[in-house]
Amino acid sequence: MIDFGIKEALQLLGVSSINKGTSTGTQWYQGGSEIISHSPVDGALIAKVTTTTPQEYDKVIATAQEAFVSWRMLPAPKRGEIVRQFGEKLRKYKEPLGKLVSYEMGKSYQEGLGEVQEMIDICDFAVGLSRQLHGLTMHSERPGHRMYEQYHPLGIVGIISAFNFPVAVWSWNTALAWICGDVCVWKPSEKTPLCGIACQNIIAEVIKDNNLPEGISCLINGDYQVGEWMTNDNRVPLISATGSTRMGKTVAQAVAARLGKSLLELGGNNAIIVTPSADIKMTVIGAVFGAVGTAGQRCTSTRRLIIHESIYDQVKEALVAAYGQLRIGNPLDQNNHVGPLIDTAAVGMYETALNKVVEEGGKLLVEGGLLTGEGYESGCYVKPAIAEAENHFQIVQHETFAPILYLLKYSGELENAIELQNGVVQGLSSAIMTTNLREAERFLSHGGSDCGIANVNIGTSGAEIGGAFGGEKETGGGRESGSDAWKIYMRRQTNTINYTADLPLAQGIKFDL
Ligand code: UN1
Repeated sequence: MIDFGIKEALQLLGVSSINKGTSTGTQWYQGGSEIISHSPVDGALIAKVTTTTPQEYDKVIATAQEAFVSWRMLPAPKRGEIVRQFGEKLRKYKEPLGKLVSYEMGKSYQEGLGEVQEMIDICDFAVGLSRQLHGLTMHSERPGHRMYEQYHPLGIVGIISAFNFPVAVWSWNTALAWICGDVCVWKPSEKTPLCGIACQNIIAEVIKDNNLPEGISCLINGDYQVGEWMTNDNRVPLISATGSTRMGKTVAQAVAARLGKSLLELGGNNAIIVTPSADIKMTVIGAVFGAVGTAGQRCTSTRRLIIHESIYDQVKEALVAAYGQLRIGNPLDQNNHVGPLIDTAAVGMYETALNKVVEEGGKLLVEGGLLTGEGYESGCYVKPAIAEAENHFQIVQHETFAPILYLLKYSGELENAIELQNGVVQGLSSAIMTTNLREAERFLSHGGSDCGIANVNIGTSGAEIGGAFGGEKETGGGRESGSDAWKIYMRRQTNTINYTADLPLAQGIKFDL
């Protein structure tokens, strides 16, 4: 195999063959059993990571609590300075980290670099924000009184992240949580534990350089049970969880049972509506990248195209031709467009979905299938597929994390397409391809898309850091990254100050002694 510099990347990132998987800042703990990380790229065993024991978990939480006591007292812009330094380190490690993401997770190297770029972007955003954590002031009904609100740090933020964005999602949470004065405990996906080790090593340099308290950034590893320790733990006021809707429902219930806060980023079932006035060339590029980018494993991946009948055949033919051009193979080789799925279990789900769509009456326009032979030894490479289907099919209603695109036809008015677009349980991302202003505005209006993200003339994936990221319905309702997403990482306090010598009561109540 061509040497893509993986060994050097692992070395630069401080990942060895057996890694301790539990850390409080710069301290690492022994751990229990091991998680083995295999690359979906070539099937090779990359390295091992030890899991967190219950005793270690308690130590982690106690250390994080202790760090919070001093970290929250540092002025927010000073915390921003720490995040600025973290962003600088990420610039330094961008290439090895992008490479590790690509090798451990399987997305293209370009997308691996893009993920690290998102980390850098959120750091920049958070640095500015550290001087902008503002509340409102209100006029009091009482004379000589002042009323305002402020946002205070919350405490420990527990982060549970998924394999598909193995580094960026952590940073969207941590960069904001840190400037807000919180400390973080991260449980990365068991499928990408080495990305977690690498990130913790990078932030540990910043912690060390600045003599910060241990516990600002903690790492734990293990299966869902380790996640459950956090979701059930009163010492963790906010749980931010990214993953399947099934996982999200379990997390939400556990956190709600103790009246904690949760931030949920769950499944999507994202559609692009293609209207008669759409720019077809743009549509095809947007749809193909949306459907096959990250091998269809983004929560914002394009799953459904809702195409007007008048241009249906034209779009269909252009898509089939474009799929014929796709090069599938090693994602570190920049000539390839599509890499592997995360593991063979994901391949199984992809195959089941293809069988189901046919069983339910769909028709495959681009047949999928598992690739075998040279270069495909890991057993995780599949061909992106296109199926003609109907929105009510069970399989179309379901989010399959794989490169399968469903073509749906609509006739008549845009309303019919919007009804199909909204006619799923998920509500993350959506898009319309149109050159008609009325259609675009109708789609964005309160009678239009019901998703957290609604785009015009771009695809469903590739959201920027500056906007709030998240979705409605079974996507979980959480918002991360830009806009005012920072507010969930803080607690709000309303303050009323009396600067007179009298004590008038609100609502005009008289109470004289
Ligand atoms: C995800 O798939 O979990 O919009 C997040 C995008 C990325 C985020 C995807 N910025 O594609």
